Amino acid sequence: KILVTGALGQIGSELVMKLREIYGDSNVVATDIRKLENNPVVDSGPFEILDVTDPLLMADIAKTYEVDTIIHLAALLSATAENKPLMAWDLNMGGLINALEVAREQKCQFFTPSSIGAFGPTTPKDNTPQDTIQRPTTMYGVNKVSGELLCDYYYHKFGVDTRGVRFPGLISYVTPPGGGTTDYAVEIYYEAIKKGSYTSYIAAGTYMDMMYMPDALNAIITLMEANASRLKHRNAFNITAMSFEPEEIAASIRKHIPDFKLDYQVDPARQAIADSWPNSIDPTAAKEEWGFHAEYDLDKMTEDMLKKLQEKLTTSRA
Ligand code: VAH
Repeated sequence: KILVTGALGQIGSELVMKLREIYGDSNVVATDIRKLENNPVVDSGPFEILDVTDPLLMADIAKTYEVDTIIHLAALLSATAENKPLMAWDLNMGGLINALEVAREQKCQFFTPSSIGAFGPTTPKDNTPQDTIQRPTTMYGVNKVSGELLCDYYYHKFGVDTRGVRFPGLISYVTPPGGGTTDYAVEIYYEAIKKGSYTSYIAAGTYMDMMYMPDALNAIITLMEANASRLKHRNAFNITAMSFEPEEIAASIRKHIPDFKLDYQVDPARQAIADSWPNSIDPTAAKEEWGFHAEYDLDKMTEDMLKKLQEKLTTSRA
């Protein structure tokens, strides 16, 4: 059985549905700090309310359901973490060590994501290597580097089968992200359909790695099912599908909405975070060690995002 924390978040809300499709509804226990009514994740299989800073409750849920895999997604993202650094430390690090302890005590396989946010201004910015300098200047980045090291520690010290990837910005139409820096690349699609225009808080020319959610979900499942003997790395595989700046995603949208307009109102706080991150990262290790590959490039993602959002926004208005 698989325990997912943060199951109602941007990744969790789609990953739980895909895991239930593959492994069976009753074999995926979704948890989040709050319950939502009429929600597919809550209604299609086991759901428990869990605050990951409560170690006893997490251990109890894992024991009750005889969990053998933990996918720990509950966290504050970069922009929110920068606004509330101490709360971010408590939740991101407190939640992680609680989840790792449950995995150690109950012998579970373990996944938690790192991020391109684990790199900082002194990291090589183009084609960032798998193994390189990591001196992030954000609380989120400090949490992600610490998390990578903590997961490696639990593997080397206690033999916990910990695995993880450094996610780029994730783009999806099911559940909007909350409090991220890359969220502009999600908002732009919603606004393109609703208003035919978007005001970006990230400046033109700011390159960041991105990935469409279907590729992110496949990466988690492929890594978790990979033969452990192939893995030279464990908790922080660079993965990416594309790297673009706001003008490029706008050009892709204009192939479907010709008079889409993009203008800018740069948010200094989130621009500073974006400027400290790489322009593009090198996913070679993930490709070599467990066959990572991405199906969606920018134009293929744009086509799918606009089609699915059109359906979602019209039915919700109906
Ligand atoms: C964020 N979407 O913006 C997350 C992610 C690489 C970006 O970590 O914080």
